[in-house]
Amino acid sequence: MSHPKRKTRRDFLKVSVLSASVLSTGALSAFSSQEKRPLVVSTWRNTDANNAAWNVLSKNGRALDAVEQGARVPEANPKDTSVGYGGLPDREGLVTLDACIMDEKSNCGSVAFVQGYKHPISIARAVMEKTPHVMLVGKGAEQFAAAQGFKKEKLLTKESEKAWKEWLKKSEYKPYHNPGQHDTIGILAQDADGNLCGACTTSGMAFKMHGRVGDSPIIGAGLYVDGEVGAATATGVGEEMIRIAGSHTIVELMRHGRSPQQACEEAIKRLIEKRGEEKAKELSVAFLALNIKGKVGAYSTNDVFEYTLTTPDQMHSVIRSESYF
Ligand code: SD4
Repeated sequence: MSHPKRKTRRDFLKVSVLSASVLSTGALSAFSSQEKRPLVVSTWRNTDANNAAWNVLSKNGRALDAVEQGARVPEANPKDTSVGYGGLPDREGLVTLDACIMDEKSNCGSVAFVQGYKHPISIARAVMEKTPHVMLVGKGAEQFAAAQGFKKEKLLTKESEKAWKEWLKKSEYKPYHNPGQHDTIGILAQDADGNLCGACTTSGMAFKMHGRVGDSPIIGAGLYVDGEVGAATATGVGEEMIRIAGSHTIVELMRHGRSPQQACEEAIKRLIEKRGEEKAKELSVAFLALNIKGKVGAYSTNDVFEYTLTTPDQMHSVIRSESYF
């Protein structure tokens, strides 16, 4: 995609040198409200994903490429049982994947209920860039992926199959309380030019009903980006994020002046109000937000959520989020 206002590496270095000299004189005013760029933040302990994104951002690359490259890391990791290859299957033993991506100009692409392709995030990007549509699901998405040259692969690993067989013994269908069983990646980045982009990818809730789609591929629920305002992403029980259009809600709250932290807290509180505290205690839901000034916020229902932040000063720090309960 063309990018008319892209700065050259030399411009980037100039800005870096300028900011260093401004900092050294103590005259902070020009940068006081803007955190240093570029930066990337992702849900959970995703240091390898941030590293891949950072490889793009630190070379003055585009945030869109950074979030895609970041998301591809857990998608390819068989040990990550919530995303891509190695993801835990549905009740039928089938691995079905959901993903979406959104750029600073509100271009977006999404795929849901896709089987046999390791990198749904890249298929979602192809939907965004090569079709007049936003979302393709199931067989249609798979046909499109094949036509685009994506390679069909088996995604169920021996370990995930074993876990499914173990689950089958009781077949206890409890999609609401499995905080240990998820770490979907939502990844938000701001590049040196200030562009905000985001991506989200998952294999969904473990042992879900066949055909179930969560929040992660739904623009506005699992991810939302407004290039003028900020970006938000979510992880946890997707049904809850969809109910309050969580990521869009957070971006709208930021538009009306809330900080990313306040916006995430307000969205979680709204969700808890709707469910009642008793029920909400069982729901593991977390939001992560980034505003146009590079400020980050996070909040979750229960005390399990952490996120990974990478800035020029802070390489891949894993930070524990505050929570309601
Ligand atoms: C879903 N939100 O499909 C996803 C699950 C998740 O870490 O976040 N897992 O509902």
